[in-house]
Amino acid sequence: MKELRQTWRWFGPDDPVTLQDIRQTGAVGIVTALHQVPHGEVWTYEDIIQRKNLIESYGLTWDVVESVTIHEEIKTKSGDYSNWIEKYKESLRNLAKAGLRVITYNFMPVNDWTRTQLDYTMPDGSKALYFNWIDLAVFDIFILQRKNARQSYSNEIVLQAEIKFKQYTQEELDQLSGVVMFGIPGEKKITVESMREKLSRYDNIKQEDLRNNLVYFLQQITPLCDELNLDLAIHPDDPPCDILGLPRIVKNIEDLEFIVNAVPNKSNGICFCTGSLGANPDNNLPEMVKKLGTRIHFTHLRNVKKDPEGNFYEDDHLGGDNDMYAVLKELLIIQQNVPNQISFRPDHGHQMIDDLKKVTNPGYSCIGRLRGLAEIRGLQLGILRSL
Ligand code: DNO
Repeated sequence: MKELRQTWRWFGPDDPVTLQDIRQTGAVGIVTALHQVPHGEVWTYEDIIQRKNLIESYGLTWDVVESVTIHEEIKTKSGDYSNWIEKYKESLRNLAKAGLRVITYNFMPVNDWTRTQLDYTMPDGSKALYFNWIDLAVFDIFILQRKNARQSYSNEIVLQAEIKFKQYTQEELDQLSGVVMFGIPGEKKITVESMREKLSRYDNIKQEDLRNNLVYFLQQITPLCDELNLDLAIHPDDPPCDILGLPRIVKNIEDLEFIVNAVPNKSNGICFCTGSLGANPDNNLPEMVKKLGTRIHFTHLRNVKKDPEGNFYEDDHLGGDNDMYAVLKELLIIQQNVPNQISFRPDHGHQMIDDLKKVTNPGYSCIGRLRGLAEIRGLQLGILRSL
């Protein structure tokens, strides 16, 4: 039976959860990136090897790179995009030379994952990440003041957003902006003005165009990845739907099958994120895993609880709407049948117990994730025994 590899996302030396802490969680692999490198710039071999050595000095291994970010000009296929692709290839060569094998990225325009609240209180007092359409509309219509923003929402949501906007204090509105534009810890924060400017670059880019740009990008890099033995893993859109008037192209099985079929190279694969994909009620996760099979190169494991309006909070890893037993069973069947390891990364956790008294990266505090990791690991071991 193949060894189970639990991995842990670490944001680098400034992460309040240290490598020494991670050793005690049961995780054996690290998922990280050189977050200090500006988006699009080359990751040098020296920087990569230095980070790798640091991780290994704690008895851990750097299993997955998450993420080598795609420059916006590649996504929009404009400006200096050819040069950014060359730089991307250079980073891939350096990563392969240093012995890295799995590379995660996403093709979400402008923003990475988007939430409207980072401290939604659960009945047990722990805090969860939350996405609410009315709050997104408050941000979009009244703070960002995006042209035609109202057309992106139902009349009911617009009405509710108007009411909520009047009730919010300036401080609450600032907080909402900060949350929507939160981004990745350790990376440059953006302002409302720069977001407006970045969004405007997508004015004439429809879903079809964005898809074509992704396919073009993959055609440029996958032959190199095949040769270097790198596995690419595209992360789904989070949430898996169009937001802020932006097209999104990694939301469901049709999108994922399109991506793997359009570029059949073996390196072209998926990061199966149960939390992102699980926020779309039409996504049947175990069925999706069966269909994607060995194109799954990496997994993020977490759960969500949705309401009928499409809002959702991140639930306990084994709570919520996703049938984690059924998804994990399908994933473990694949994992037993592929030559390479598939890393499992218990994703986001609640802020709980001592986490609540510390400054932590929302979703990435230690104890909440430790609970998730322990529960998932136990469930996986049980499934493996019964396979
Ligand atoms: C959120 C994460 C994402 C993910 C990137 C991958 O917590 O899952 O930020 O790392 O989208 O490129």
